Amino acid sequence: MRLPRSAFALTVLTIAGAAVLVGSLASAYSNYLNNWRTVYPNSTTDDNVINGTGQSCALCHFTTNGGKNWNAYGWKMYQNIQAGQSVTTAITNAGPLDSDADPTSSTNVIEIGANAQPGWTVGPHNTEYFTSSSTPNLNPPASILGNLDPGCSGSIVVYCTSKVNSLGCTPAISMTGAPSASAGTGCSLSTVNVIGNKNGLFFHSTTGPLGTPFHGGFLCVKSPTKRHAVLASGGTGGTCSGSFTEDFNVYITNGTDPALVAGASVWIQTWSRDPGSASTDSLSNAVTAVLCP
Ligand SMILES: [Ca+2]
Ligand SMILES: [Ca+2]
Ligand SMILES: [Ca+2]
Repeated sequence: MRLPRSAFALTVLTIAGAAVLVGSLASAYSNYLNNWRTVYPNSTTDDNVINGTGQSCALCHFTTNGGKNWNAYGWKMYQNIQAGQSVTTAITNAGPLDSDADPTSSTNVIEIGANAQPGWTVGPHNTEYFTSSSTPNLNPPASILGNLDPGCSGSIVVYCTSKVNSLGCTPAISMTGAPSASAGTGCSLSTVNVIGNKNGLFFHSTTGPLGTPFHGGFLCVKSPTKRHAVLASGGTGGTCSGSFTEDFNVYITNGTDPALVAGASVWIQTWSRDPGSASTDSLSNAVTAVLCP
């Protein structure tokens, strides 16, 4: 049986047309990604997406095969391209912005430089953009490798002012390692230059920093605060050889403060006994950080 000539021609035309369409879509996608890789040749941000989902489109899209549903970073790029910018210009112009509103307000360039995700942030704080609507409060894809945000271990900052104790010493707080909602260990809180053989404790807030005069020093964390377990400073009485140490990740895992979740900010200070002070107590400076997943 022979197909009528016109039907045969139509069939050939349809197959050819479909092939051209598939080809142009594929080249459009790789065009976006190749341009991005030319702008950011040293970043593994895109590779983390590939390894996590099998599709690098999730750098900018909610779905792994692309489409008209973007994260905040992809949406900005789409807007730039709609405004007439070339793909490369659209990518470059999105660099100085903080598209995903991550906990440390890192710009897209900083996120990409840290191999994090400029379009994804920790927790249900992601918005899915369609051409004429959007859906807020969504979680990021679960399978992306690496940190979604650059904050975490890079976010530790010491601030506020210690009260000089009755022996003339200045207690100093520090945090090393990465504060993590899930690691269970590996984040050391330490306060040195405290009076030996006295009790003290760390206390923290998840609502913000403070710098209010208090007991001859400063209260550096905003109420409400949570007190940690009482610690012994050790060292030698009558000297500043005492110190307090605690693994903050162990504290987090104990579940005493349900607000200590990935992406949360925390502000921590030390209180201790100082009978030689008019207030009979001592206050350190403070440290803040953003919790890693
Ligand atoms: Ca790369
Ligand atoms: Ca950001
Ligand atoms: Ca991010």
